[in-house]
Parts: sequence; structure tokens; C-alpha cells
Amino acid sequence: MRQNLLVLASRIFTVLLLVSAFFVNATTSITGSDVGVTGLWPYNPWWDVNDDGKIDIQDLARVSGAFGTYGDPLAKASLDYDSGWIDITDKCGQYFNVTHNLNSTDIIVDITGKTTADSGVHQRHLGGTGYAQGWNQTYGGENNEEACSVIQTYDGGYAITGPTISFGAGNEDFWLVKTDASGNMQWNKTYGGELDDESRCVVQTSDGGYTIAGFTSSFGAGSSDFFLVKTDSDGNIAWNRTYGGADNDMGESMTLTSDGGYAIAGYTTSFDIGGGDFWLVKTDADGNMQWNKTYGGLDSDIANYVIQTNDGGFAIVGSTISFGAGGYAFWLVKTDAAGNMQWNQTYGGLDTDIATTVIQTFDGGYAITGLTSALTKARMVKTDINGNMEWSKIYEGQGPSWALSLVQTSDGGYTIVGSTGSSESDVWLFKTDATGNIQWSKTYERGNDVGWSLTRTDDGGYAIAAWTMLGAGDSDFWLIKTDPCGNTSPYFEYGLAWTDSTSNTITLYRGANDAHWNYVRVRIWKIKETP
Ligand SMILES: [Ca+2]
Ligand SMILES: [Ca+2]
Ligand SMILES: [Ca+2]
Ligand SMILES: [Ca+2]
Repeated sequence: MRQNLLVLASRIFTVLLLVSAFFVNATTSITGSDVGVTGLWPYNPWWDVNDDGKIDIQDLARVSGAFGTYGDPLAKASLDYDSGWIDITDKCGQYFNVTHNLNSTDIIVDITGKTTADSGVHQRHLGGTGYAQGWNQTYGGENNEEACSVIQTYDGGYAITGPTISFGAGNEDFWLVKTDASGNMQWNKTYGGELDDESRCVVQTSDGGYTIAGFTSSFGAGSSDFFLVKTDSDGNIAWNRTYGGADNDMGESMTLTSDGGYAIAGYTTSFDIGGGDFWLVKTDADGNMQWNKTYGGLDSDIANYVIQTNDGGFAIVGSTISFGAGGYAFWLVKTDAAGNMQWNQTYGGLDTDIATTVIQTFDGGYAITGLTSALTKARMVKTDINGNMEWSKIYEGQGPSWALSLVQTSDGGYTIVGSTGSSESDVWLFKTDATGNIQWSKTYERGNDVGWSLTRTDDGGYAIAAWTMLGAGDSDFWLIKTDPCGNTSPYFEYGLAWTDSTSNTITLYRGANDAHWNYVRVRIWKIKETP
């Protein structure tokens, strides 16, 4: 079947489908036989094949190997409507309308697609180019490796970091793994000393090198310190810096800033007013500290994630007992560009609520992932630009569930990674709409597995940094690359179905597991009058 599809795809560039009955006030009813077309009409692959009253994925599956027309059976007279390329990357398993405001008859509707913005054009439900299919790879030695962060690199490959015990100078060390676009390891490096050095976060810098942040017990002012390591493009150390005092200073998150420097957030007991506080360190591009600020009360305040906001300030999220209703609550702190707190908000309370990641949303607000209910349920909070909660959702998959990282999608929704599972945990990836309702959900399983971080890839898919207990020994890094619908293996669900029309809209359906239809273009042509 695959061979046939490829042959068809190469022979047919554009599928034309004749419509007449869909449109009101039809003056001429044109059918295939009227214009002498064979193989096109009345054969319509977008029908209700299994007669269950709807055109959906079951129908797509049945017709995906069968459709084909040859050449251009109808002559186009004039182009009456062109939607241009519409990004539908995030519409897996969804119906959507293309509005054309064209009330006419004797037309051809011409639907084409592309997989990436730069790839070739394919026809409805067949073909597709430029898609790097899903895959997964593990990296590690006989002891523990825990992947915390993944980025796609300028060359289309990936860089992953987290602590390793198997390799390096002793106890835990920072581990940086660089792969090609298929996840094959190109090189790996460790950074650290004799004691524990735990990396949390990697970014690529404009010179092609990398900067990794976390904390070290091997170096610095005492106990643990924030630790920042800058490398060249091959992972060789350019410089490294520690930041901290005599007690614990644990860097958990870092972001590149608009001035080329860095902001690192974590937890300090060196400079806190009690129980540990959020600590934010701002450096220049060479790692020289420019300023630092603490935020917190008399009890425990633990920062887990920092971003730079659109106004040049910072948003830091974590958990607090000092403020809120009693137990650990999500705590969001917003600062100006100099680190002065502008406002802060807590979400949750009596239960234990641990916030893991914050992003700024398209509307200027914030979306936060985390854990609640004694760390057994995933939680997400959406706020407005001032941190006022708009909604909060709790997600339970198969047993205990965590939400650890998220991205916003082009349709205003969210894709969240974490873990779920009853006896063992699996990596959990799910997509929601703009108000947090789950649209699709996938799990990935080796042994006991947790997804810690995700990033969007240049082909519209996702890369997930996970750890798995089923690897070379103890835990290993696990890098999972998916398509835009969360699949790691190719599906033969080529498909975009045309499911309904009115005089001014065409309703399309993108297959729930379709890897290829990230862009669609609808054109409507007047046909030439038949003799
Ligand atoms: Ca070490
Ligand atoms: Ca210290
Ligand atoms: Ca405190
Ligand atoms: Ca291992």
C-alpha cells in the first residue's frame, strides 16, 4: 500500500474536487459525467464510508489507500478565492472552518498542504515531505542520569543536560549531550568536581556555544552555590562561575536575557530571611554578577523557574509556605528589569502545591504547571497580566500524575509534559485548548519514566527530555521526538478530510494522528463552461 501511495503522490500534484450540490442557488448541476471526467466524480473519498453519520477518522482510515485521480480533469477559468497558507499544526484531531465568502456555483475546490513552511506541496490526504519522523533514544551509563532540559540546536540537532553519576569527576556532574537531528549522540561532556554538581538547564548562545546552569558543591563559597558553565560549540569550557554564600544556594533555572546576559533563579539559605527564599541572580554575557535579589518570607520559599517577560522584567515561579493558605502554594513573583518586585500572587494552599514551570502567554498573562494533592495530581493555572487567576485545572491520567513543563500552541492552547501511571509512571504529553480542556493525550513507556522538559521543534513536533529507569543502568536520559500530534512512529493516516460546506465555509478535519498536514491552502476556481 505504501508503494501505491508514493506512486500516486508523484503522479498527482493537486487533487481537484468538483462541488455543486453544496452551494445554494445552483443554476447548473455539474457532475462528473456531464464534463466527461472519469475517476473523479461521483467518487468522493470524503464520504461517510462506514455510514455512522459522521465523516471522521474511521472514514479516513478506510480511504487512505484508495484515492486517486489522474491529471487535471477540469479546466480552471479564474481563481475566485485563495485562503493562502493556513497554519494548522496544532489542529490534530480537530474540525475547523475556512471561510471564503463566495456564494457561487460551477466551481472547483482545490485543497493542498505542506508539512513545513519550506517543504513541497502535497495534495489532500496523500504525500507529505519534510517531516522528520518521531524517534526516541537513551543516553547513559550504569548509574543515574536525569535529563532536565532539552533544546533544539541551530544545526537541527539537540542538546540535553542534567546530572550524571556514571561519568565525570565524582558524585554527580553536569552532563551535556549533543545529538544530530535523529538523536544520534555526536559528543558528550561533563563539568564538575569531586562533589555533587547538578545541572538543570541548557541554552545555546549566539556564538553557537552552550551555557548550562545548576548548582555545585565542589566549588564556591560553601555548601552548594549556583553554578554557570559557558562552553564553545564543541562543549569545551570557555569559563565558569559560582554565585552564593556559606550555606545552600541551589540554581534551578536559567534564561538568556535580552542584553545577552543570564538570569538564574533558585533557592538560597545563605541570604534568606528564614526557611529559604527565592534567589534571582542577574549576570552579564561573561557571567559577571550585576545584581541579585531575594524574595520570601519567614518560612520556606523555593523557586523552580524563571523567564524574562515582554517588558524586560522577570517572572519567577515556585512554591511558598510563607504566604498563601497554609501548605505549599504556587507562588508567582513578577519583577521589573532590575529585580524589584512589582507584585506576587499565590495559588492554592492547604494542600501541597508545587509549581514547576511558568511561561508568558500570548495575551501577556502567565501559565503555570505543577503538582498538587500530595504530589499525586497535575495542576495548571492561567493568570492575567497582573497574576490574577483566570482558571485552574487539575489533571489525573492513569494514577499519580505530574505536570512539569509546558509550551503554548499556535491556537492559544497548551502542550504539557509530565508523567502518569498507576503501577509505574510513564512519560505523559497532552494538548489542551485555550481554557485547559484536554484535546489529545499520549504516553510513552519504557520502565518507570518521567518527562521533565519539552521544546517545540522546527517541523512542528516536540522534543521531550525524560528520564527512564530502563536504560544502561539505573536511570538514563531519554530523548523523545514526536510529530505535532505526539506520535513517535509514522502513521499512514494521511489526512485532511473535507467534511462539510455551506455557501461560505468549508469545514475540514485534520486526522488525530496525521503527521503531514501542518499547513493547508484552499483555492476556489471558476470552471470553464462546457460546450
Ligand atoms: Ca561532581
Ligand atoms: Ca553556598
Ligand atoms: Ca523564606
Ligand atoms: Ca544510567
